[in-house]
Amino acid sequence: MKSHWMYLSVMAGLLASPTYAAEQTVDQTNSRFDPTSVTIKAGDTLRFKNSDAYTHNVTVTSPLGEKTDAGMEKPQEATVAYKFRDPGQYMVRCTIHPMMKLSVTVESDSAMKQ
Ligand SMILES: [Cu+2]
Repeated sequence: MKSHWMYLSVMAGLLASPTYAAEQTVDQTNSRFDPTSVTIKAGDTLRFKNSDAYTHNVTVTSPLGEKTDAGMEKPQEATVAYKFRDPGQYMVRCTIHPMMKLSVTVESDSAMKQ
């Protein structure tokens, strides 16, 4: 019985301070990202959809310059999702259309944990 109450209080604590992880959607339309810049929190996910009639790509460049190919998006097919774990300034591009750029500012979520 004692351990049962301990479990409940732990659960109550978790509910009082939820881990904040959100998901935002970015469209790719007319060969541009819409919007062209977003600000999110570390741990948040961006989901990319393709409203054009041709294939786009999502390639993420980290603040350290590391490139990650998050995937191709054929028209009307599944979206691509990418989780931004670390704070910093990221650049997202479509490798098929080099003029397509999305600026992603990832803020630390430490303020929410305090
Ligand atoms: Cu493209």
